[in-house]
Parts: sequence; C-alpha cells; structure tokens
Amino acid sequence: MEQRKAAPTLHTALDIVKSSLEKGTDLRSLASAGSSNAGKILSGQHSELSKGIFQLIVLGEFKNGKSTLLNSFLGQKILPAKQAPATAVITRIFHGSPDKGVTVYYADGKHKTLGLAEFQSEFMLDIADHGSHAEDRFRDILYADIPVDLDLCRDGVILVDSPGLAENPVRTKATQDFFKFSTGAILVLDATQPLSIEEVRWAKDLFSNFGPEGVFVVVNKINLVDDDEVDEIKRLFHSRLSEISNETLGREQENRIYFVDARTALQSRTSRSEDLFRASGVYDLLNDLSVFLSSSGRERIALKRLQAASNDFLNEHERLVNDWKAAASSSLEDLKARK
Ligand SMILES: Nc1nc2c(ncn2[C@@H]2O[C@H](COP(=O)(O)OP(=O)(O)OP(=O)(O)O)[C@@H](O)[C@H]2O)c(=O)[nH]1
Ligand SMILES: [Mg+2]
Repeated sequence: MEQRKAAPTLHTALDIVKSSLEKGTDLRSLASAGSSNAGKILSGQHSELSKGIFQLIVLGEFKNGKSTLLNSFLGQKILPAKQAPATAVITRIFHGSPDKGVTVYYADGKHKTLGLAEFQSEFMLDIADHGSHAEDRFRDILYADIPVDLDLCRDGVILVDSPGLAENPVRTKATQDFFKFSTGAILVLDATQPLSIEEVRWAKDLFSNFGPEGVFVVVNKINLVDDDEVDEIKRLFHSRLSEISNETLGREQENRIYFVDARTALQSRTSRSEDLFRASGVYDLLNDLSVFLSSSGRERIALKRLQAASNDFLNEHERLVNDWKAAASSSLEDLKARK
C-alpha cells in the first residue's frame, strides 16, 4: 500500500501520543484489562495515521446502495450487492495489485486468501442469514481486504464497505466498532425513504465524531423519485440534515450532500457512457472526494480523531486511577462484599 507522509502538525501530535503510550505502558495494560477499549482504539488510530492511512467508512441502512456506490467508483461489480441484504463482512478496499486476491482476517489471528469470485459467493448473505434472530455465521471474521486499481485509493486511502445497519445486531455492532478506527465517513441514505430514527442517530454521531467536513452524505436512488418531486426531496433532505448537524449547514457542507443514482453510475461505467456517468451524480462525488483526500482537510480530521481518541484514553485512565484509589482506601470486608 502506498503511504503518505503526515503533515507537520499531525506529525507532532503522533509523536506526543507515541511517547505517552510508551510512558503509560503499565496503565495501558491495566486499561486493556478493563471493560473499555480506549487504549486499543488510540493505538489503532496512531498506527494507521503514522502510516499515512486515511480510512473512509461507507455506512448506512441495508439496501441503501453502499456496495453499489463503491462498485460504481471501481467501475465493476467487485463488492457483493443485490436486492436482498448482501454485505456480510467489513470489506476494505485499497490501492494494490488485484492479482493478490482477497484476504479474510479472523478474530483468532488467522487469515486466508481466496479469489474474488470465491469471495463474492462465499461471503455474501443469503436468505438463511436474514433477520435479527438469525445466527451470524460470519461473526469470527474481523474484515476482508481487497486490493484494487483505483486512483482515489492512491496515497493511503482505504474505503470500507460495511454490512447494512439495523439488519442484524451482531453485524451492526461490528460496523459500530470498526467505525471507531475510521477517519471519515460516507453516509448513504435512500431518497425514497424519510430518515429513520436510527439514521438520525447515526448522522448525529458522524457529524460529532468527524465534524461536518469529514462526512459526505449520499442520498441514493434519486432516479426512483418522480421528476416533479426531485426539488422538494432535495430541500427536505437539506433541511433535515441541517437540523441534525445542529446548525444551518454552511455552503461548504451543503455541497457535501450528493443526490445520486449509483446503479446507473455503475451501469454507465461498464458500458463506458461518460454522459450517463456525469448525470448519475457519482462523477461530482468522486471529484470532490479526490480533492478532499489530497487537501489539508484530510489532516485536520485525522488530528481531530486522534485528539478524541486521546481524550477517551485519558478519561479511561482517570476512571481507573480513581477506582484504584477507592479500592485502596476501602476495608477488606468492603472489597470482598463488592467483589
Ligand atoms: N433504482 C436504484 N437501485 C439502486 C441504486 N443503488 C442501488 N440500487 C439497488 O439496490 C439494491 C441494494 O443495493 P446494495 O448496493 O446491495 O445495497 P447495500 O446498502 O450495500 O446493502 P447491504 O449490503 O445489504 O447493506 C441492489 O439491487 C441495487 O442494484 C440506485 O441508485 N437506484
Ligand atoms: Mg452492501
């Protein structure tokens, strides 16, 4: 994977975090023994950002078209996508040789490499997997890695396809956990559906974690809206999202809402129709993403994420030290009773 050198401010922040982590080794092992995993998240963020990696996660409710959108970036159907819920595991795409195949990483530290066709058929949800009570047969998998030949991913950018939110609690949790290691997000909504309660919660979370600058909102399936209603739908999403971000969206953020037709975008790329691709809305999104990913905005968000992870880590230590202080001043009987 190609690597990007961190900008000076980010570089300094990374050095500070590194030395704090080294000095705090003992506390860190105590923290990791506790219920929170702030230390793990901070180390993970630190390691990725020092390598110049910027991880952009694509999130949204199932069937909103996340995988189709990414496939349209790629110009071919690489990620599993279909009418019924499809994405089974977190899938990272990054710049590399497609000949290397897909690598699947397991929670027990093992991994296996397989061909793309094999991955698409083996790691896709089917009818037996649907519904919130179905057992998650993919729960032992951390994520899958697919090297691709995509310009957008040069310079350390990793795009992450995630299982649809609210489709299955185990898969939703996996996406939620992975999101903490990400630096930016693309939230995919459906133009034919009002925002659900869950989507509102997610949008709030994303805006507060990444700031409006780090969130690209994609309102997909705009082709399914009647022509005479498109303007009204656009106004509706703009006003709802501005309510959620708790401020009137400034011009820059307003421009960060994209109304697209990902399916036509994918078709137009496979049939090589430039006009259709431009009209799908994905062309503008891709251009803006590529400008953002080579701008200083990328470093600003990385720094913001590192600060947030450091704060969580420090708060966790403070709680831990307070617990130890309380334990040290308790009587043996009290401690036994609490245990
Ligand atoms: N009409 C229309 N259909 C779309 C569009 N984008 C995606 N679809 C279709 O919607 C269905 C779901 O698309 P996916 O890309 O699998 O959706 P997803 O969000 O990845 O779904 P999960 O992986 O289950 O979370 C597929 O049949 C797509 O062809 C669009 O812009 N317009
Ligand atoms: Mg999908």
